[in-house]
Amino acid sequence: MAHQVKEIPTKPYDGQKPGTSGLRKRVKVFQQEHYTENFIQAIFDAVPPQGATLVVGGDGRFFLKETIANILKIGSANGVKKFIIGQNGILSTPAGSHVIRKRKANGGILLTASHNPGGPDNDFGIKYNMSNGGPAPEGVTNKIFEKTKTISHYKVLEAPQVDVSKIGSFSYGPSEVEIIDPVSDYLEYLQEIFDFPLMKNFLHNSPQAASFKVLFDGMHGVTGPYAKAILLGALGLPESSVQNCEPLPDFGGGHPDPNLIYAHTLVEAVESAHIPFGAASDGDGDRNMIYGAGAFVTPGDSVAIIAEYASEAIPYFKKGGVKGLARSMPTSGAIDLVAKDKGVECFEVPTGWKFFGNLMDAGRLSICGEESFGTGSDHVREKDGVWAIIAWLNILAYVNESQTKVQGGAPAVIGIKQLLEKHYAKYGRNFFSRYDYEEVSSEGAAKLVDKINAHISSGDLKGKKFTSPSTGTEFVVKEAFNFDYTDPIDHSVSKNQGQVVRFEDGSRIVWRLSGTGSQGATVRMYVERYVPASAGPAELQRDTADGLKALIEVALEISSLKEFLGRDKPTVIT
Ligand code: G16
Repeated sequence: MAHQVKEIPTKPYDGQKPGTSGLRKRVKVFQQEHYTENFIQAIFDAVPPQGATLVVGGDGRFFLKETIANILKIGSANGVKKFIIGQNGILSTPAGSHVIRKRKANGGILLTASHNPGGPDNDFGIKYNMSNGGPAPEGVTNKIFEKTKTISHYKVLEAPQVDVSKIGSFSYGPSEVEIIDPVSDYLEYLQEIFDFPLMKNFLHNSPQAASFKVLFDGMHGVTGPYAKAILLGALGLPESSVQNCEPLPDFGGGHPDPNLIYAHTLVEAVESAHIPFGAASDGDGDRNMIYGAGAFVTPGDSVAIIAEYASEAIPYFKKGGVKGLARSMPTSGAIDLVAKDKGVECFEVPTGWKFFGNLMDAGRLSICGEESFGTGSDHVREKDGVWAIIAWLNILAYVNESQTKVQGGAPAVIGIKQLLEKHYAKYGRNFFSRYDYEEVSSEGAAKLVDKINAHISSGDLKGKKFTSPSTGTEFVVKEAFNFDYTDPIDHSVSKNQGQVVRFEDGSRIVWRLSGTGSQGATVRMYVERYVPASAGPAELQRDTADGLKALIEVALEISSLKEFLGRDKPTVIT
């Protein structure tokens, strides 16, 4: 049967350049006539889909269904052979990556603005992933952007809208559509990766079981159904172990970003009930926060601790080993210390999960993380919030079980706090914090960048002493530079990935402009100070804000940040 394909004339829109992770804009921008269609056609112009299998899904946010309908119409007209779509359009970002890999698809389109708020007045996003399941590298996103600049028409299949609410297969014009359960492939995979019998035994039958409570917060993002299947289904935990687990198109009006500010409902519940294990994930399920009573785990510490125990506790790594470790440049160096101890390679890449993909594909990277609450491994090619949370549960079950074996009887429960303290006692502590100045003027942000660049090119900071007004602590600058990266596998170069000032005592400050905001500019300032294990428990267990106060004052002074951004305080501190 001949299928009607129509060419719709259109004109380019400015600014369709994918950022750190896809094109993210206000919903109202995507709703402009032909805007979304242009971008989808540009993807197919850059990566021709003739005969391809394409995975499609998203985090359930507002404007998802309309966009899926557009991808089907335009994709089919451009030659997509088969679409694999999560039921109701739902697929968490890591589950989408897994489906692409498992079903050997040629790529995928993930519809999410991640942790950004959703709803008609908030954000939407479109991201293209490659056949390895990972976000498209810059070479491909630049090509897509080039296509958006010259687009003159897009093709659509003339066919009625399809129903994506029922699992099954059907044909759509010349293409095939398969609607899949969004959770089952992923659940099955996690059951291969982690030691579920160990965790179940620990949670139900161990001497610590009665006092080890778990609380997961889905922040009304996509992970609710995944967490329920894993925590309640596979691990048999009570219903009270999950909250905010119904995905909503506007995330219940919240900001689905798992940090101390936006996941405060988790923090409050964990503290008031003294829950040893709390965790949250974001809108599309790739971020996570680990938080136990009295203990917030920085993302840098989280990935370091996973790397520390992985090859003893987690079957996937017991079997395959840990080949290498990595972090994004602004992330604390805690994982570097673990890599050194274990004698494995450690890579420092620019911000953006896409930079880990080549190293994983080359078999040189197993576990990695980013300060932006992203943690993951080479099991998929996206960061994976639920994976990180189950990794922590698996490790805690292992550590508690090992302690019971050694001590016998009913030893005290080792929760998140105790595991952190144990880690600091071995490796020392990387105090770390990030200050975000969201939606500031682009001109102010540019002036700040220019000022630091002027310091970098003149070299006038080297050897200069800065003194914190409140504590009197002195910091002497060792070096100042712009972070450039050459990919060790394909040798592609990414320049200007953040400005770094390093001090003689090993502390450092980093400034970067965010690549995921949808309005104005967002300036991120990262501060890190290392305290060796020999400093002793009192120093190691200091409050983060206290441990970093002096360095933050110096960071504000060097950058003249308040003056350029007109902000006295950051929008968010993590
Ligand atoms: C995305 C990327 C991450 C990156 C983060 C923050 O996360 O996948 O690799 O660290 O953005 O980027 P920026 O500092 O440029 O805003 P997500 O969870 O938003 O997809």
